[in-house]
Amino acid sequence: PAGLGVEELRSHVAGLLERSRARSTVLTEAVDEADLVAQHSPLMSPLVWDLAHIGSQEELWLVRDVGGHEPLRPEIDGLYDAFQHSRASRVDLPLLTPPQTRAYVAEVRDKALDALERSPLVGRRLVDQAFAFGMIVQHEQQHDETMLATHQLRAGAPVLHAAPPPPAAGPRGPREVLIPAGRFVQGTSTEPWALDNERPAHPVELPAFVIDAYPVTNGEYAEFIEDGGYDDRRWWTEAGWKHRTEAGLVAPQFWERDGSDSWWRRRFGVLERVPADEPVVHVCFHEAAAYAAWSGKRLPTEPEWEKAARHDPATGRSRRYPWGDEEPTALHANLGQRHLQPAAVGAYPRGASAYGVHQMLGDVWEWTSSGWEPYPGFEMFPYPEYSQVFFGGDYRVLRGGSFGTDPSAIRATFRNWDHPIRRQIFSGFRCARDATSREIGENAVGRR
Ligand code: AVJ
Ligand code: FE
Repeated sequence: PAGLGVEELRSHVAGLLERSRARSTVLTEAVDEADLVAQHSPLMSPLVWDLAHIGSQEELWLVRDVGGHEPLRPEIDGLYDAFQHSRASRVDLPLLTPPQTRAYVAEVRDKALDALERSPLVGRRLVDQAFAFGMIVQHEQQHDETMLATHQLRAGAPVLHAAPPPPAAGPRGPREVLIPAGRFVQGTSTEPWALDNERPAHPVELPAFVIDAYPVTNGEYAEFIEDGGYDDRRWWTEAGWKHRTEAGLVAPQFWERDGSDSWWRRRFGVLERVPADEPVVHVCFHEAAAYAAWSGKRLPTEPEWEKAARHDPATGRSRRYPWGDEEPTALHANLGQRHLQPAAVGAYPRGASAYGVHQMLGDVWEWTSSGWEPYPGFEMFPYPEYSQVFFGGDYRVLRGGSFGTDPSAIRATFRNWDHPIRRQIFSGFRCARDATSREIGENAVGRR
């Protein structure tokens, strides 16, 4: 939205609201009423809860706050407050029925569009009203990704359909990239719809490191399994080993093995052979860290990931996206549920970063080794329950978005977080390592 006049901004926002609602509609019309109210996993809400919660947040921020309306249905506020009810318990609440939910979100949307027409959008408040619209668009898209993960957990025949991702010629160029020592700017103070946790922009000094040019693939991950990686205590941290043992982990979620030794997976209701050249998905932080240790590497820290993704050594600037400042297109990254799986490595040469690191946005969320902490100078807005209340827990940061993340809800500064044992999200990883003194020396010579 940067650089748009107010009227252009208004129609841009209306378009984004329409697109997010179209996606919510696809995700909730694909299944019958019994499926909408069912608990497909104790880790997830019933789909009908997500839909009403989307409406409830939109009512709170756009209809009541921006529009100045009285509450439409004050008696349901508590039902759709994520902090009052755990995901596992939501199925037992007296929720709105699917038809009542559809009517509610439609009524909220009418009033939100009305508020959009009347709002000056920019200029009046500490946090511009335009931000409230951007936040709500992103919120709906985030819950759409969550609903997509619920679809993946649901049993039964396939109900979602999408074109296969583009084929790839395989990885080109080096498999690892050296990122020389130096300062870069992490976070942003200018991206209009960046959430509080992405701010402010601040300099970070990093020693030289090496990062994988591509996410770790299924084929590579299968080698870790074949080598007995899940049974070898050496590769796991204490917490990781405890979880691996208690949860009985033997492979990524949704993988199964037939009589032979090939791996199959269930993906949105389809049983298929695991494609070797796609980024591995549905691994938890502990599995990612164990693989990294087995391969003689480690996970990147969050600042390492961000520097490799957006620092441009030619200008010294940090980019909005790995490839530059232009908004993502289908040539840059696998985003927006355009495909229902990651694309093979090498599929998006146009999306590479200045350093030549590929597929940092889209395909799979990437685990980093960093915990969920505020940046120096963090200021909470507009509410503490988005980011602040989660700081300091056992969460690990994930970066880059997945095939299920909408472009409006991702950028190179975007920070996600989850518990280290979670893997129903579309999570994968790439590895990194410290640069050797030889690599550092060669690079210094090369630059003279
Ligand atoms: C940023 C993805 C961790 O889904 O829990 C949705 C986003 N916050 N509603 C989540 C969010 C409030 C959040 N994550
Ligand atoms: Fe929410």
